[in-house]
Amino acid sequence: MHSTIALSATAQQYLDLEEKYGAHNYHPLPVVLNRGEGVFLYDVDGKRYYDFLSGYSAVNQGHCHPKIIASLIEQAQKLTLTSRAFHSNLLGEYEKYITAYFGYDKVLPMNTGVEAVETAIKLSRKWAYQIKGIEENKAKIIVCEGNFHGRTTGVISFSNDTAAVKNFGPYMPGYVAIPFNDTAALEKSFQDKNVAAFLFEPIQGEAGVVVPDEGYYKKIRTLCTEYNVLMVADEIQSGLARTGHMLACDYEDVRADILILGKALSGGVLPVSAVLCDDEIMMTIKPGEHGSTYGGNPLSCKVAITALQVLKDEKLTENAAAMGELLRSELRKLNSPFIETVRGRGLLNAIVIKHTNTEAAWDLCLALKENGLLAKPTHGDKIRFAPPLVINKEQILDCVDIIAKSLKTLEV
Ligand code: IF1
Repeated sequence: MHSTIALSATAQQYLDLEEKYGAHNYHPLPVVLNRGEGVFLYDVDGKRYYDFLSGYSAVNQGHCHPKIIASLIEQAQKLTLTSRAFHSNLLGEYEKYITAYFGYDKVLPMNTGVEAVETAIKLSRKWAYQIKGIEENKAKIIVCEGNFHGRTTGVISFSNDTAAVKNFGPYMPGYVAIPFNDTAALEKSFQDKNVAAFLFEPIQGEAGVVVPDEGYYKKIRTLCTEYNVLMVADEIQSGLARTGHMLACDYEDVRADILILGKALSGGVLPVSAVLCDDEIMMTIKPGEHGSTYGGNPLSCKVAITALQVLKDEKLTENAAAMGELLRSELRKLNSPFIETVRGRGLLNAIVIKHTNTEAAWDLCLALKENGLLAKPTHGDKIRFAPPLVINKEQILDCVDIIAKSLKTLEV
């Protein structure tokens, strides 16, 4: 069992409420937050923490960014939802803005990340039947082992994470998993004429921030073009300046055929996701064939425009690149016997813990919390270090001190 720590009576009350009335589908760190500002979170006892998770990369622009919140409030007082049965004054403006920003003909707006993944899958299949000429219901989509693309019954059908999949069947057919970072396996999978698309995360997040070899994206692009297969990049977590590039695929100057965005598209304010592609693919979908009540609502459109503007105005790609370099080099300099690996790109990083105690990563996160930094372990031994991209040099060095001090508690 995980070790615990003493909580204030106030904090305990909130935990008790969740325990009694909420589903037990998470195992959160025992901290109760009620305020956020920039790189900081505050708990109900007024204690301040550096946020090293950033809502799983949804809060790239920092908590409660004043410009994003101003847009939210201004628009919320005018118009929030029309449904797509009618037009709004903001949908077209947003569509023009985001397509120019990323260089695609068109966008299809959705809400959560997994909805955008589902949308990309539907677009890939439509294109396969109507343009590529695959026989109906025969289209296959190639995915990677260790993937995480969300939690719908469709998307878990191609996950190999037992906890996410078991007892939720029957599963949807039509997916083939190959190892991540394996271009030979990719080319082999493309020998099947019914392959419509290759769906992948440029950096595997849930798997523990797995960065592929140099040249992987370029090779995917070449193979997809050669075999007439759609390159579908899930940049929900890796995109929007997180890795020190606007998109993780920009690292190799590669453009995917279908680009999936979410999370930081609203700066952590609302669920806003999007699928971008050119007309050859997007125009295969006709009225009545796909949509969502909230997708493309004026409030989301306004917030997303501002969230994207902030990334550029505040040069967050450049800052993520520089601060990421600094963080990784300072962590390596610690030379801790308990850190097996430091890896990542930009501010999407993880450390792998090496310790005789299998609970060491969890215990380290408790120590980090005590010392004023919030991070969460995954797969037992990995801890993601992904602060908001507005973090500065002084703050990074302060965080490294906190990490060094916390690592010492693992000595026995
Ligand atoms: C949870 C992980 C991160 C994603 C990629 C699609 C989605 C996600 C690449 C779906 C979502 C989240 C979901 C969150 C935990 C988190 C996560 F550890 F599970 F894998 F970030 F690393 N594609 N990732 O990373 O987006 O529908 O949730 O908006 O608790 O499930 P969503």
